[in-house]
Amino acid sequence: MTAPATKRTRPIALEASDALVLVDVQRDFVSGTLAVPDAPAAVPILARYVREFARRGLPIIATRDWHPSGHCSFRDRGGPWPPHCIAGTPGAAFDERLSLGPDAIVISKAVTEERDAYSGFEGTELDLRLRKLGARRLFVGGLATDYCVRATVHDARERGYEVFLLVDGIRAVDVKPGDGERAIARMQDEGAVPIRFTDLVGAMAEHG
Ligand code: VGL
Ligand code: ZN
Repeated sequence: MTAPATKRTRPIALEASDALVLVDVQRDFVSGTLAVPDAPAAVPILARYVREFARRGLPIIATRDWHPSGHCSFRDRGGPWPPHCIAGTPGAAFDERLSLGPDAIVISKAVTEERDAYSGFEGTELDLRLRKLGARRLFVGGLATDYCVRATVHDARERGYEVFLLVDGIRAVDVKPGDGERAIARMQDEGAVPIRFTDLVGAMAEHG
């Protein structure tokens, strides 16, 4: 017998208070200096969510790592990571296959040398922007499951948002094997509900 990868959820009908939150879907994480394993496969799936939210006129928020060139998280500064997502460089750009429109709200984080921020809420106006939009339910996907997705979901739950975790649109760094799976389990413990694109009611049939 085969167990489903995630618990089956009821179909989800999108509502006016829903928002899509894409975490750090940037070239350096997809296939650049800090490439997350299998991330290229997640991008077309996230693009489906983008089209679905855009089609319904629902808000699309994209967070991005936007580091100065001497950021404290970089190895040459004693941090854990290779240089990545340096503000204004091609590697910091969103993956163009997302087809983010001009209406997408961009939230930059970890923009100063001495501070890192995994959560899209940390040191940003994300919460304020969401409240102004009247958003109550967040559909969160992106990179990486075990770092910025996990931290963003944690902070969203702490701030009282309902969270649907887009399990088909996340990928993990897995510095230690199983980090991604453990992160998903923790997010579920915090109340995030795992869903897939096909759980959305009336989601457009796909043409690529
Ligand atoms: C991230 C490592 C370093 C992420 C950001 O977006 O998950 N991971 N900076
Ligand atoms: Zn970073």
